[in-house]
Amino acid sequence: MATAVPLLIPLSQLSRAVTDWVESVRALTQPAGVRWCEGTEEEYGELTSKLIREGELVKLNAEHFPDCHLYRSSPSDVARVEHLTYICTNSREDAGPNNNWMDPKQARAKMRELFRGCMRGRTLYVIPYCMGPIASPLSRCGVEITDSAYVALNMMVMTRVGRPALERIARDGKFVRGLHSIGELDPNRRFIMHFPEELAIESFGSGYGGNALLGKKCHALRIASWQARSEGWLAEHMLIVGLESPEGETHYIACAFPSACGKTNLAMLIPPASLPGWKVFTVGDDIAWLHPGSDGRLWAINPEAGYFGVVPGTNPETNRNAYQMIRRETLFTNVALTADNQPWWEGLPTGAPVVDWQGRPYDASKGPAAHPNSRFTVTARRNPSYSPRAEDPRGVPISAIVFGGRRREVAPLVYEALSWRHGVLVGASVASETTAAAVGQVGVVRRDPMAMQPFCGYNFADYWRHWLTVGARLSRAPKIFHVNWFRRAPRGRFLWPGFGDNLRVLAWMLDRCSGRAGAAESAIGLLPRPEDLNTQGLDLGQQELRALLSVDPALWRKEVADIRTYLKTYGSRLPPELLGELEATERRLG
Ligand code: SAT
Ligand code: MN
Repeated sequence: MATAVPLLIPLSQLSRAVTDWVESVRALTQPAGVRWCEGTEEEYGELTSKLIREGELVKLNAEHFPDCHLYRSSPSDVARVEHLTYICTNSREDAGPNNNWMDPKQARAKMRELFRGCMRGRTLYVIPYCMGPIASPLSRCGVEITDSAYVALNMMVMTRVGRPALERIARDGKFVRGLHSIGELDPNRRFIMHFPEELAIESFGSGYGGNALLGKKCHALRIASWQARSEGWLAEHMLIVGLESPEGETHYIACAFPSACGKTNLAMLIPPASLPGWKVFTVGDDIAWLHPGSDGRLWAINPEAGYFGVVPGTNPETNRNAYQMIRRETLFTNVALTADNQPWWEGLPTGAPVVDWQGRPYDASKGPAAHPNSRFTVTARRNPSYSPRAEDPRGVPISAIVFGGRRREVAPLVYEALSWRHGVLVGASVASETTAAAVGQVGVVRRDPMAMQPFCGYNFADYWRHWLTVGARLSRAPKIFHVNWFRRAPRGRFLWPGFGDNLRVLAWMLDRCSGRAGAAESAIGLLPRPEDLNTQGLDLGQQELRALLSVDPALWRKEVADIRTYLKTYGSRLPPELLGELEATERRLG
C-alpha cells in the first residue's frame, strides 16, 4: 500500500501573524508578486540564475571559483550609513546620546510615504529566518520582507531561512518584523529605522550589508540588545572562537572589535609553526549572544550561519582558512576582475585587475581596484575551522572576553582588567580609528564602547548598567582583557605582526584564566611581563616588545581625562561604578 505523502502546508499559512503583516505590506508597497522563501539550494540557484539573466550578477571563472558570483552595488551604496540610522523609542532618553533618535510616530509616517507603491513591478520576498541554531532556546526569529533578490540570497547564507524558522515563529508567536526596500538607491531617500519597543525595523534606499541584511546588525544587535536587556542577556558585536591548547584543553573566548578590525581573521586564526599543537575552532566571526547559565558561567551562541567578511587583505599568508573558504560557493560584492574573470582584490599576491569594482577598465589613478569595504558572503559550513560546537543549542561557555580597537598609540598590546566592574569600564572606554565599513572619514579615533557604538539599540548608560547587572549574576564570570594589535612605532610601522601570531597573546590570556601565567600590575590593569609571552620564532626585538607592553603615564592621564569627558555626556544615567573605576585608575596613575 502506498504511504500517504503528507501535504506540506504552504509557508503563507503557517503563521497568521506573519501572513497578516505580509498582506498589509503588500497593500502598501504594491509589488507585482509575492514569493515566500524556503531557503533551499534550488531556490538559491533559481534566484542566482534570475540575477545573472538580468545582468545583476556576474558568474565568475568556474574552474578557479566554482559557483562564485560577483555583485556590484551602486557606487553610492557601499557601506553602512550611521548618520541615516535611527533608534525610534517613545522616550528620546532611552535611545541615548549614542544614537540618532526620531519620534516613532514621525518615523513611521515618513517611512510609510517612502514605502508607498515602492515595489511596483518588483517581487516582494518574504524571508522567515532564525538567528541561532533552530533548536536553541537562546535563538530568536524574524521575518524580512525585501524587494531585492540579492538581499534574499545573502539572508539565505547568513541566517537559517525557511520553514523551520516559520514553524518556530508560529509556536513562539513573536518575531522581529523587518521591512526593506532598495527604493531608488538614492542616498537622499535612505533611512534605517529601528523600533525596539515594537520589535520592528524599516530600511529604505540601500541594498548594502548592514543596511539591508536586516537579520545582521539591525536585528541581531540593535533590536536584540534591547530584547536582551529586558530578558537578562547580552547581544554583542563579538566573534567567538575555541582554542585547544597542546595539552588538549579547550577554552572559548569572545572578542569585540569594531568593523574591519580583524574579527574574521582572529575567528579563523592559523597557529604559527612555532606554536605547535594548538587548534582553533570558529564559532562566529561577528555577533555573539551571551546568556548567563545556571552554572554561573556565560554561554554564547553565534546567531548567524555565514560570514559577510571584508575581502581586501585576504590571502594565503594572512588567512589561509578564509582564502580557501571563499574559492567556492561565494557571493562577492564590489571586488575587481582579472582578464579571465577571477575575482581580484588588493592584497592578493597573484593575478592582476583589469576591471575595477565599478565595472570600469582598471586605472590605478582612480583608486583601489576592489572597494576597501568589498565583501564575501559564504556559509559557515565552508570554513575549514568551523567548530563542531557551533550548532550546539546550549552554546559554548566563555572563559574570556576581549575588547580592542585600532590605535597607533596609547593602548598596549594587551592588558587584563582587575575585575568585571573594571572590565566594564575598559570596554566602555574602547577607542578606535574609523574604517571603510561605514560611510565617512577613515582613520579618525573615536570612542567605540564594546565596539557597539553603531549597534547598541539603547542608551549606553543603561547598557553599561546592564553589563554590571549581568556580571553580578555570574559566579564564574569570564576574565576581561583589552588588546591592540595595531600599535605603531614612531615612524608608523606596525610593532606587532598580528594574524596567526595573535595566538601568543590569546595563549597568555588562557593561562591567566587557569592561573598559570604571571603578570605585572600597572595603573591600567595587569600586563604580561616580557617573559610571560611566548615570542619563540618571532622576529621581535626586546625594545619593540617593551614598547608594545608600555603604559605611558602622561598619555594615559590625558586618556583618562578624555574618557571622563566622554562618560560625562551620559549625565546622571551613567552608573556611578564606572566613574569610581575611572577615579581609581587615575589614582594609580598618580
Ligand atoms: O555592513 S555590515 O554591518 O554587515 C559589516 C560591518 O560593518 O561590520
Ligand atoms: Mn561587524
